[in-house]
Amino acid sequence: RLHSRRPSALPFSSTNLDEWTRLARKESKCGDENDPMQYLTHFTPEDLKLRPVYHDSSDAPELPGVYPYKRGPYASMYTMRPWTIRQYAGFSTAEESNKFYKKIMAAGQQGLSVAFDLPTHRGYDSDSPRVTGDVGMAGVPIDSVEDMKILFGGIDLSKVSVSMTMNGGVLPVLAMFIATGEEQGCTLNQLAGTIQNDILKEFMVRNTYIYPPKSSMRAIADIFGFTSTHMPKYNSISISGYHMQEAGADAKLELGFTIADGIEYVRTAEKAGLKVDDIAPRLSFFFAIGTNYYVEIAKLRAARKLWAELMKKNFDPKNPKSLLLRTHCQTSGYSLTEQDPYNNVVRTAIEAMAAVQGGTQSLHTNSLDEAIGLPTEFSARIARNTQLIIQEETDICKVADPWGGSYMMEKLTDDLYDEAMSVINEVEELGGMTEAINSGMAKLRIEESATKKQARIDTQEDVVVGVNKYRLEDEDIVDVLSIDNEAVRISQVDRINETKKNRDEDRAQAALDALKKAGALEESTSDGNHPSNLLALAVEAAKARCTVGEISDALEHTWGRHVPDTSVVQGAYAATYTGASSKSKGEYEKVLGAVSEFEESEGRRPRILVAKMGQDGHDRGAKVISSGFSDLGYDVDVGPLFQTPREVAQQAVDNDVHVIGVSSQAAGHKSLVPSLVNELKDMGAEDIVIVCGGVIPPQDYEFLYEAGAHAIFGPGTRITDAAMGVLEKIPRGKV
Ligand code: 3CP
Repeated sequence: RLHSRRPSALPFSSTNLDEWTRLARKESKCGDENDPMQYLTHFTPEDLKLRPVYHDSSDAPELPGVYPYKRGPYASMYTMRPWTIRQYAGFSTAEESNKFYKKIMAAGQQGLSVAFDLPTHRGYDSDSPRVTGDVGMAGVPIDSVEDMKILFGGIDLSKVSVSMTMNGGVLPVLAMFIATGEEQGCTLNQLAGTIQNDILKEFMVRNTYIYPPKSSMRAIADIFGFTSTHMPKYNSISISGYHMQEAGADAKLELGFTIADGIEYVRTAEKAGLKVDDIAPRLSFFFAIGTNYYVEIAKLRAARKLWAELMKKNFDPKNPKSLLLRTHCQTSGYSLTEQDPYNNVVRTAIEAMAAVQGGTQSLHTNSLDEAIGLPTEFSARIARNTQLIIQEETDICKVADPWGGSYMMEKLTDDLYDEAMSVINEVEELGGMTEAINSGMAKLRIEESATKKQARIDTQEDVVVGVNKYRLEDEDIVDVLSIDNEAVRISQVDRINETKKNRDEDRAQAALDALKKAGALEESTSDGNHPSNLLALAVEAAKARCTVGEISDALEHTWGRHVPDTSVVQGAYAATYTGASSKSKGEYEKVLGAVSEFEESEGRRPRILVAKMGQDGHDRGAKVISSGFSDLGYDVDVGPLFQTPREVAQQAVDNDVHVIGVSSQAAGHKSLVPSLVNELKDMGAEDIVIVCGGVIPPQDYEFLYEAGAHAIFGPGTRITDAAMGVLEKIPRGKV
């Protein structure tokens, strides 16, 4: 019979297949008498069989759950347990976010993922004057354990796994989560979830660090030590390529740098006296999935193989779990468009399919309105349902690694593996990832890649439907969530005051002193039972009702705050125009001409300060604008991150710029832009033109124009158009 010639019906004696059978039996609990290949087979309505995995007839077929895990970390993959639907959410207040979490869990979400606001990320309390525009905007503010207890009120932390995206402020925030769990009555070994805790990529791209690299790495080793000793179900890190892709990295850079980061963390743990098998099984990963469909699937397959092989070769672990790359994925925020935003539902669904066919363990699907503002309940529902439909309506979960054995996919996986390996080798030659970051190499390579990508879009080499092709004449306004940030701030400040008033002040001060002393120690305290382990001390401080700001300050006392370099990539934008169509070239040259005409008439080139205000560290847009404008002949000053409006105004006046370009990605523009206008007025510099760009809902345009903005460039604006638009706004005759 024809079907008897199918591969799975052939008599295998391979060790790989035996290993797969053993594991799949264990995972499916089907019993020794059953063959899991049969047991896990699904029958379609046509009575066709879908087997849990297909493989070739060689002696050692590649299989999921079997080294080097290219085809998946678990043998039975989604046939036994689909990936976790884990939507990243948090906004306004702990009360509002808690209500939202309960609602989404009831509607099918399977694990929680907390988004914190930027002040919490950067270790500031909501009453700090540096954060007025940011409280509660891009996530939930947590000032003390009292907020954390409200956030998880009525949610049993011994049952629900919780992921927290926290890096700079990781010690106080993780400590508050642990204290909340314990005050709810959970034991530490019941707490399940993941802390992002990946500081290396913060220095490279995401920018929510607090301390300099060396001290930050020490905190990570202490967290590894504490969680591996006391919290066996807790993933101590989420090694993230996601933000690299968001910042412009292509797949080979994202993959290479992420794996190299992972290696660096294992080395850090070993140097701090921890054993590879104690920590490696709880390392986890996080990748972005864009619209580059085949490449994204290949990336996850190559990632697992690279990790398993490099771990084995470099650290020789004995526990096979130390070799497994388990990953969360998020669909690409960068691929979302402000224009014709319902197209984003389709983009996200395609990206979700790539994540799933690549074998992700957990997934966030973006909401359609995220290029415009914060997601509404409606858009969050569609995003979640995208995953529910894939899991429950289709038979996609019935077969592991369906692309395995495809000529194209296997070749692409091998090619990407090789490309990423050469990035890793380059990093190794520099002395590892910390050195690659210190040298500026990693950041620069990503910025170069981002600028090239923008130029490919501007020249239509890459198509974005509804943006650089098929653009609508009229766009409908889409609803976005609006947050009354001032009200949130006031209520947070009240709660901080209340918490401080009610606490045992001596206990709080003693806990902070102990942290200060431990921070100043030279020797390692990574042992989970060491009395100076930083996380253990932070938990005590959290229980004593110390705030995020106080705990961060106790460490900042000896560690200081990290100040980043600013630099502009030169020539990458211009280079893409060499081979562009004559139309694109013509537009490029027109801007160059207009800029030199400006220079002739005004005696100097147009000068722009690209500014980032508040605690928003997303700087892809600012960097790409800076490089592009610089190639187009502007004098570009790149302001430091995290400035107050006053600091930006001062720099603009000192540098005598014509224009300030405000780049806003984190919803703080409605308070920050009016403050900037006032500061400029105070300094007698109201002639400086203000233009805005980034994630700004069209609903806010009128408000910003009335406040004093001269132009707003939304996502999808070509750099040549922005450069021309800005030039037209500069009044002539300024000396
Ligand atoms: C899984 N299990 C199985 C099977 N599959 N058992 C039997 N058969 C199977 N086929 C078991 C596992 O062994 C595990 O148990 C349990 O089921 C859960 O599986 P998991 O794979 O560990 O899945 P999960 O708990 O969801 O954890 C997924 C990872 C975790 C490992 C990726 O780190 C995670 O959830 N990460 C999420 C990170 C996140 O949400 N980040 C948000 C970033 P045991 O545990 O007992 O082994 S948002 C950033 C947004 C941008 C920004 O930063 O601004």
